[in-house]
Amino acid sequence: MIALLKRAANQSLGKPRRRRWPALNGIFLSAAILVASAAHSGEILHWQSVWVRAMPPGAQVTAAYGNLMNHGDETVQLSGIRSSVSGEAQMHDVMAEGDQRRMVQVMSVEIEPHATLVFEPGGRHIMLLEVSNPPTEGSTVEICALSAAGTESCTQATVERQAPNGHENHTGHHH
Ligand SMILES: [Cu+2]
Repeated sequence: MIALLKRAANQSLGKPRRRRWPALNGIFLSAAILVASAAHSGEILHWQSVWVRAMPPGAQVTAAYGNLMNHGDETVQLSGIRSSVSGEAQMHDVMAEGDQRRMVQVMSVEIEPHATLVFEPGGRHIMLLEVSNPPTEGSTVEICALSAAGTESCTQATVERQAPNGHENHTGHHH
């Protein structure tokens, strides 16, 4: 009986880890575990003013924007994003190359204590890929931030054609 329970516990520990970090090698994985034990208690990410760009018919890719605040006292390693409508979500930055600008995928971002990570049109943004069922304007999409420590912070983003009014207004926020 005890052996059975042990086996069950090992399985439930092992499976999600493989699913969550499929691309990481041993070095990254041990670093992530270190962060988990060191920073877990102080970690609080909070989304604000998140919206998803409405998609033209036939499109499978769109972008999401908004602010992600670290209300904790420790740096948070943001390791990924997921959404309820896309097969994949990536963090992109825009780099200048001469007079050209191009998008570069960012695999992880550090958010310092009490700092805000901004995703905005023309700058760092969230790319939603493999959207097989484009959400209609006015509907909501769940956007989640995944930390290297294994926590998930989610919000409901509205689908808009352009940046909503009051986008820069921070007064509605209480924490
Ligand atoms: Cu992009």
